Amino acid sequence: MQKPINLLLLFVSLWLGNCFSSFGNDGYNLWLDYQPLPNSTLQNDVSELLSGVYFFGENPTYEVIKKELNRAAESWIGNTPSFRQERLQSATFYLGTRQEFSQVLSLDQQAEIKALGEDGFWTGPVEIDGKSYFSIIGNTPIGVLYGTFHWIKTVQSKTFNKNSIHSDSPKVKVRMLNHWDNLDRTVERGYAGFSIWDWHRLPGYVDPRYIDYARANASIGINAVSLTNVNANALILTTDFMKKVKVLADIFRPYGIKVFLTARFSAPIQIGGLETADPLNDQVRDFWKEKTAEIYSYIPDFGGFLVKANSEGQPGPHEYGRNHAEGANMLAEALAPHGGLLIWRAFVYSFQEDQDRHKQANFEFEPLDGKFRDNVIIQIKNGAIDFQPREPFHPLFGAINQTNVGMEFQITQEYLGQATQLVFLAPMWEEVLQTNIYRPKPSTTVASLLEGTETNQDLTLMAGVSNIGTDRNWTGHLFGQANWYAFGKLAWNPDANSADIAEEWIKLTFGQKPMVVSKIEEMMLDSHEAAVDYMTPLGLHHIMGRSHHYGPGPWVMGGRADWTAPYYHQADSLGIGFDRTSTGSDALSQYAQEIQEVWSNPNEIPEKYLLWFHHLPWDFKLKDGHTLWEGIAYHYDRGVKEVRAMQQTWDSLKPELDPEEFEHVRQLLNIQEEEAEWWRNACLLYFQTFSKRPFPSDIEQPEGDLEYYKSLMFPNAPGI
Ligand code: BDP
Repeated sequence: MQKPINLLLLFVSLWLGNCFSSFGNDGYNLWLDYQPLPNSTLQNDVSELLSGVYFFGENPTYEVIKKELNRAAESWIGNTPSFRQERLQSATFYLGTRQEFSQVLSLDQQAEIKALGEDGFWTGPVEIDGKSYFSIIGNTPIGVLYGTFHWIKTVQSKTFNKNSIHSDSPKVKVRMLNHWDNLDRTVERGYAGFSIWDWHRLPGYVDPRYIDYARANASIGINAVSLTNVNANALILTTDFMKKVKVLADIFRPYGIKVFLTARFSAPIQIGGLETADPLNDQVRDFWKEKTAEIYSYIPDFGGFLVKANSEGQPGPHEYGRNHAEGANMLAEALAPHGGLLIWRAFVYSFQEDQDRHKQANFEFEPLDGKFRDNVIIQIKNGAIDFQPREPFHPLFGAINQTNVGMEFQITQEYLGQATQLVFLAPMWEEVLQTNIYRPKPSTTVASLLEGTETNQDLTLMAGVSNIGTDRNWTGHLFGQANWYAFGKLAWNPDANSADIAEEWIKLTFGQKPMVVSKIEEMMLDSHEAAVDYMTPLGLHHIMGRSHHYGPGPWVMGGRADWTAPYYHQADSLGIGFDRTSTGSDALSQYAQEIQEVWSNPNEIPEKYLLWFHHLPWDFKLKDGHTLWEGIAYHYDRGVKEVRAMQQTWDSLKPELDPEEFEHVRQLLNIQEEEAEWWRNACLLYFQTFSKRPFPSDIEQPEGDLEYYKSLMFPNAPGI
């Protein structure tokens, strides 16, 4: 008698599902939100392909591919694919590795695919038993998975053509998310709820979200995740936690994702019962060797450790008079026999050092170039200060060339509007990646350096600090998904173009209508410059609220100098800006000569970096003829207007968009407008106390009282 009840339940839940879906899309499905295909050649082609799917081999990754094809087919054509057990059972669609395909590929075809490397893939027609069949071929099963996600994307964006050939391969080897997630599920600089890692209920309870997380990452080529905060808790390295981490590693493995952990340098003391963590001490070295071996006994393909040492109060080798290479190499040595990597962050600056913080990483790492083991990668933030709304590239890129280097971007918007603002970060990342850095070769860009070809670096890395949390839509702001997506795309290909990435994401998220796509694309591509305008124009930096970094705080004083705002803007009655030329901190000397020549001249440096490197009088003439003071005011004013333009564009799209998504973004854009006005008013009123000049009459005059803005407190701001 179970059946009728089940059927009834099924109908009720289908009916409820329909009702709820008319309320709208909550964003959970990300860019993998497969929609029914309209009656068309595409629908016919897809139906035909899925009517006979044959895998040349068997392995866990093919099982996840099958699940993905099931999911896609059910949404696209309301039918599940038919999987063939035998090649000759009239299959229509073939998948497998190059080796599995070898009997049907020519030698030339095999060579072409082999050249795509481990994670590369090839899609197109292959002649099998005298007929041409659409096929997806990788060098490894993971390559087949990447090829499948590519194929799915072509169907979703309605560009699939069964006769055309496409191949692709990543230019960076380790494409990694860094979660700054704590073991109690709070997330440092997280604005999308709590950590998705439910440590307390692991290993017994496996949240289905872990699988959706893995699918999403694999679909954009991400192949590594560090699960825990860089401000690390040694407990993650205990046996209890290892059992929990193992569950995640097992889930991620068929998706091609390796797990890394953050290692607290003082762990030998905290969990090893030792009195020291000196990297040259034999007991300490043994502790790490044993600990590492234990991890590998649970997770045979464990990726390795990510370490923040001697930075912002974190323990490190300096406590024992040892340098970063000695610290890193000790851990790298423990990992090496297992094939693990040691990722050591270059974000180091000390409490004792009174040098410009900008210079400290180069001071520490340049003398150590060439002294790190082969399995060490130095992970360098995009800029030398700290993920500011705009930073010139970090001068460590190109300065060390005998050591593996990797990029660290921040996807979570700590300094860029957190989860209340729409700021598409790809243009900012592209700007850094495409900068010509002149070292080691005159044509070197940050991107080409990261790809490793110029320095023969095989072990290449791009990491992004995750913006993912338990919010139903994963990222807090729907458009935060675009930043996760864009990060994956740029990690795969650092030369990718942000406009192309935006367009692709929009089509997968909001559909194909050209007018919708072009309007949203314009909003996204303008959004970063808008944020820079209303937050930190013309090279201003680090003038946000203390500690939570939410909103403006150019007046923030007290505590260590380089955590205050005046340290960075240096505003006084004569002018504003941080002199980093030879008359100031001379941080500019850490860049290549070609760069120094241009940037040391305030009339030649790109104005976007002006006050980053120069302290200039309020009446300094900008390229457009305005004074510096007027220019600052115009930028702040323009930023607010740009947000209003975004609001108008969004409102105009209402009839075209899902109601829930529309309303979510509409409300957040309202907040963004208020926050942009707040930034403009607070910063201009504050800087005016130094410039003593009127605001240009043709801007919207800043409202309110500076004391009011200074008095605002946000004790419950997220992310701390
Ligand atoms: C800063 C964050 C801080 C991080 C630090 C880091 O404010 O929470 O711990 O970077 O990267 O951006 O280590």
